[in-house]
Amino acid sequence: MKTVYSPRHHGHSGNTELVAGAIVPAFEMPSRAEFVLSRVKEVNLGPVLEPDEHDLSTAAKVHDKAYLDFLPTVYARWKAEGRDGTALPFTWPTRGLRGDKLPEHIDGQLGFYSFDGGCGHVEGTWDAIKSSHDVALTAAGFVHSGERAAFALCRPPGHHAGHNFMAGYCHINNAAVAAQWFLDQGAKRVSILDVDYHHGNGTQEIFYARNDVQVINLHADPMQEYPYFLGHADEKGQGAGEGFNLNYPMRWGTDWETWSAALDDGCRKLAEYAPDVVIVSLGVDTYEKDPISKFKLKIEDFPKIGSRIAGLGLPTLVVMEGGYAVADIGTNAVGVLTGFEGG
Ligand code: SS9
Ligand code: ZN
Repeated sequence: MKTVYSPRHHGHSGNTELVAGAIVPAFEMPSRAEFVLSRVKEVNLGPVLEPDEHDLSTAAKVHDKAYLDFLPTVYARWKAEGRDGTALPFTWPTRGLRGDKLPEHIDGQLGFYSFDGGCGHVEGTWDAIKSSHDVALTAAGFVHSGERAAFALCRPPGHHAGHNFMAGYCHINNAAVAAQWFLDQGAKRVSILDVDYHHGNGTQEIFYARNDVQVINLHADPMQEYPYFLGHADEKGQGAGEGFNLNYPMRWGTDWETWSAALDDGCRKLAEYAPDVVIVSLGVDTYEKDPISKFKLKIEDFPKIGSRIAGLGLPTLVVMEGGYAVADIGTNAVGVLTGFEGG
């Protein structure tokens, strides 16, 4: 399987986030992608290629144009205020406030376009975001031209980013952009299977009223876990999209037995939909040693995920999302891919 990777992700480094009342180094750090890349090479998964440049015209179909225009401006405007360090918001337009009026000041705009304090920008952040987007589209191109599967080693990740906001380390929703691109190439139906520990709220929101993209999410129960405000089992889609969104929230402590039963059920629903292509939002933060998560999957479980997905027999684009037990993230992410190839 081909891997697409860009060293430009390194531009997004040294940034901080707000966790448990403290500003700390972001858990989403450059070494994540490097551990995955080393493991790809170690197991000889296949060629590692750099992405082609893609314009943002497909992204503009799943994201708000003004939001996409805002992202590249963030850090220059932060510095223009005489600041350095990480650009982060500290106010958000919650209930009862104006969500329709974009403030002029960078602090107001950061709040307007964010969901949380986890999407800090530094000097090279936009370039990394853009490279991650290009990685996803380049890998999608390989699947479109007939490869059985391809791996988009995206960093930063994407599944929390909604049509006009960043969230949970995510700015552009790479999987959503790829799904839209497949449709634009003539696919009639695309399924996104999100196995990250956290609910892919952004992906759900983007496609919630659509029936051309089926969104299936396996994740920690939002009653207990981030992103808290989306990801319940009763969220099934709306309008034309009704029945095309599927959530499997699971309690803290969930192990392989429970988790894999949800995967099986999701895969059955996916097969019934009979998409032209599957996009896997691959987070490996379901791992028992993940520092920010509370599921109990073990190293030997990850290849079984890949093999179950391969059993669908569909063209598959795997897009990297979360996973924070840095030393083992390579083993687990690539475990899914070798499991796929062996299945
Ligand atoms: C760490 C803060 C959690 C959000 C996590 C987003 C994960 C993206 N306790 N912040 S896959
Ligand atoms: Zn996650």
